Parts: sequence; structure tokens; C-alpha cells
Amino acid sequence: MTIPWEGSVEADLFGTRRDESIGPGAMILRGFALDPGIPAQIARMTAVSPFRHMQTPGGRQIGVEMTNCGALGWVSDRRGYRYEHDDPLTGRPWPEMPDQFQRLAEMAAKRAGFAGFQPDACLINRYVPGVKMGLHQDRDEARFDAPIVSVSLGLPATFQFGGPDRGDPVAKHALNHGDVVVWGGPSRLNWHGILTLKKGDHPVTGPVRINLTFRQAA
Ligand code: MD3
Ligand code: FE
Repeated sequence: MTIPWEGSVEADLFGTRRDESIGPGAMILRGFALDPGIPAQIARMTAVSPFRHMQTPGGRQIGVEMTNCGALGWVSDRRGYRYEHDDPLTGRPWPEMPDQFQRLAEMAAKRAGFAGFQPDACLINRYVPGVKMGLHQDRDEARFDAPIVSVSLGLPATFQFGGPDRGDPVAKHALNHGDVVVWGGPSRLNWHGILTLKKGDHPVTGPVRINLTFRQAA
């Protein structure tokens, strides 16, 4: 049996093809983000807008530590989930999205079939061992026609990828340092999460995993 969206998992005679389709409109680009300039940019920006634990609208602390760069940043507090122009911690705009990030996200989206991606928000997540991100949908953006691009750095994690409905079966995919995932079209509103991070020591990030999530929020 052939599955149409598995067209990109065809033979790779020369071992150069690193793209894996994981569903309609969803693709893992292995090792697409290995540029050492990326961790340096994150260090520079988080010196200005540091990682912090946000609160859920219900008053619980989110385990993943977060910050943002770009014109808009995702925030959560007692008033809800939303995008804001200013970092509530500094009262200043979020650090500008580096051109290198913009280009990387645009190139990844294009490779996955979504030309013209112009993200205005980049959420930066930091996971320490023991922390997870439960199954959820990303639906705080103004429109859902643009894809989402995520970059994984540091410790490996297991990504859970479900379907458009809460109870749909969930597939698991390992995400390693430098992997980029693009979700768009039919999978844009799929449920997803990250299993509890295991302890480790990564040569680039040390004891943590960092994830960049590029979105067109406005
Ligand atoms: C799948 N972050 O920040 S990758 C998030 O690794 C988030 O930190 C995870 O889920 C992480 O919201 C998972 C990003 C991701 C983002 C949007 C998606 C995966 C997605 C939309 C649809 C399906
Ligand atoms: Fe998400």
C-alpha cells in the first residue's frame, strides 16, 4: 500500500536525503539547523529577555521556561494566552528576530512546501530533565494558513504527534540537536507534546534542551 504523503521517504541511494514526512503537511528536516551561530544568538537574546516560568490562566506554573524574540512574543498569565509586543518582565520589546533565524525558518518552510513563510514570532523554550510539555494545540495565532517551524537544540526529546482531535492516536518521533520540523496545511492544528526530558549532557547546550518555534502570529 502506498500513502500519498510518504512520497518524500523514497529511496535515498546516496544517503544525502534527510527529510522525513510524518503526516500530511508535516516534515522533519534532520540536521537542518546545525549552524553554531544559533546557540550564540540565543545566549545573546536571553541575556536581555531571560528565560522565565510563566503562569497558566489557572494559576499553575508552566514547567518549560520560556522567552521570545521577534515583533510578537507568546505569553501566558492569569489573564490568558496571547501574543504581546513587549516582554512583561522588562517592559521593553522582545529582542529582534535575528536575520539568520528568519532565513532559516523561511528556508525550512520552503523545503517542506510552504514558500513565503514570514514569521513574526519566535517562542524559545528551555527544558531541563524532568520537564515535559503536555498534549496541546497551537491556536493562539490570528490565522492558521501559515505553517509552524520548530528547531530542536541540545538534549534529545521524544515528540508526540497526534491528529486534529484530542483522542486521535499519537505517533512518537525522536528530535535531536539540529532537527527542524515544519507543520502546515492539514496538520497545523494537530495535537502535540514533548515527553518528560531525560537527563544528559550535550556538547552544545549542556544539561538542557532548547526549542525555537517560529510562527506567524498576527
Ligand atoms: C505540531 N513546542 O511551543 S515543537 C510549543 O519542542 C511546542 O518545545 C514543542 O509545542 C517543543 O507550542 C514541540 C513545536 C510544534 C509547534 C506547533 C505545532 C509542533 C506542532 C503545530 C502542529 C503540530
Ligand atoms: Fe505547541
